[in-house]
Amino acid sequence: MLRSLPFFVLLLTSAISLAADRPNIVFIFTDDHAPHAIGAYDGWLKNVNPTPNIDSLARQGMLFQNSFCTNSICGPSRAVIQTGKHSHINGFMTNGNRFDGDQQTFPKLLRKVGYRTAMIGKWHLGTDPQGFDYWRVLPGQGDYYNPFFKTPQGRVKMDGYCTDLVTDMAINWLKEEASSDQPFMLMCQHKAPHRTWMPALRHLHLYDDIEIPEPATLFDKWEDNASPARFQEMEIDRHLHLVGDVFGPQPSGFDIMKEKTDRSGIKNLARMTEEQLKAWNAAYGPKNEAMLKAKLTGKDLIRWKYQRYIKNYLRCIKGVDESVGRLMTYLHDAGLEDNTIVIYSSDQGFYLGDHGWYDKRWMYEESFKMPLIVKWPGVTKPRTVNKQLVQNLDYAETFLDVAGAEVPADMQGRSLVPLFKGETADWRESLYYHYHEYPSVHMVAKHFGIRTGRYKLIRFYQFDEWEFYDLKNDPEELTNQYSNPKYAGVVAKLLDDLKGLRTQYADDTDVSVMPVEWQKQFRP
Ligand code: SGN
Ligand code: CA
Repeated sequence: MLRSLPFFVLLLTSAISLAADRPNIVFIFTDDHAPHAIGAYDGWLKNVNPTPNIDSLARQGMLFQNSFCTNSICGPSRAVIQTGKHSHINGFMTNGNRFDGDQQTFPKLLRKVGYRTAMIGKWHLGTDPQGFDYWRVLPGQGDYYNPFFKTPQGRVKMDGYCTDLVTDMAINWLKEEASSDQPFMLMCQHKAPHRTWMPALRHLHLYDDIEIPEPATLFDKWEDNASPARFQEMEIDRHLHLVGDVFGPQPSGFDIMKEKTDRSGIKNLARMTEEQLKAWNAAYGPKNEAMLKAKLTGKDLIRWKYQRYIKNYLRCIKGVDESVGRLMTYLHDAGLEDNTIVIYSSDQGFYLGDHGWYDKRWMYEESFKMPLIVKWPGVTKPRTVNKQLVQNLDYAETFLDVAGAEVPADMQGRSLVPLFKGETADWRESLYYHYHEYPSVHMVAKHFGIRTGRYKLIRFYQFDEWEFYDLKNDPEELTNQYSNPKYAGVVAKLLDDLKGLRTQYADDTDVSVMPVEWQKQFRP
């Protein structure tokens, strides 16, 4: 026993030195940040450009143009990232579920190979985080102002603006880790820019003097879609509440409690200090008065709501972008920059007035896409754009691969490390998607589908309907070509491939058509 000691010591020291060489991982993750609200993605909002710091990450690393989620909703996206498994396998299929934290997750596996791990900010998985040396998370959706955080020791209320508090805690944790020999993995996860969009006080006047461009599809009437698009509840026109969502003027005698809205905006205002509320009212009051005087109706009113919505959304993003800047400055100043891989992503995309909507959930491009920007000094070449089809399903595998850990065979995605190195051979040619929450808030029917580099096929199985789009000729998905004989061959091939993906990912969840009588109750 004694004689084997030197060998053991040797092994231990080499393990430690290996650990010291392995890259740290900083994962910055937001809620509902659509790629087209990032300057570097070059979308229709690029001239407003709220994201100079995120853009700088992209310039120093790799931007993924075809990055997608598997199920466009918060908790499910996060559970996929934790496990590297589709929703129907990890068990977290809708926001109402509770995550089984006893299952295998990538942070637990990173710890096993010597990483220190932390999770700070929005978690939204119901049960307490597991696999972290440190965690401090928002309960549920969390609040923008003076939020509570859950910790292993109980709840604490913190004074300030959520994005700033999460950033402060992330930087503090990094400082405490500075003396450790072990590499670290930090998940810094913001609530912003989630509904109800509440910017920091310092950003309340940002964009006051400009009109934000409108999306080309702001007045889409979904004429060519399958029926679910016409029966959703996420329109800026009919479902975005003038007071509850965008803090518009309250007519005299107005009672929010009698309104059909989630009311979370009003609840958030009640959390503010007197001083905060004063600054808030000073910013919105005069604009609201002007709006009342204008007596807007019809399209003008929709346009006004859109402007208020998008400005608040982009103001929240400004806060996130500043957080990215602060984290990058810290990594630089602490001498950690060269050995740290930084990833920016968000749980899914979002409608920024596109198709007349806010929210997410659909397999249409705006909500199916996720931003993904990766800066890994010495590995990702500066200013590169990757066009392969990647998904949040690949993140767990990627983080393990970065750390030199083994990727378990039961994970369903693929490490992106070869793509980081510029190796694109033998990559996947299609992606699988499945959204499971209906009936539910925003009333988006359940659907699954396949997307290739050029085409997309979607099945709304409850209502027995299909959509097919040629993204090359119709990037905004305005013309459903499912029944066009010209595409019959392509559709047949996709139907076959879709079946193959459902088998490959072992999705045997119930996808039956609703009895016609039930369907009718959702078609008033
Ligand atoms: C809340 C929001 C919805 C949103 C869901 C899910 N309403 O219910 O608009 O779709 O969360 O969002 S709110 O007025 O209360 O904000 S998710 O990001 O958690 O999936
Ligand atoms: Ca989300």
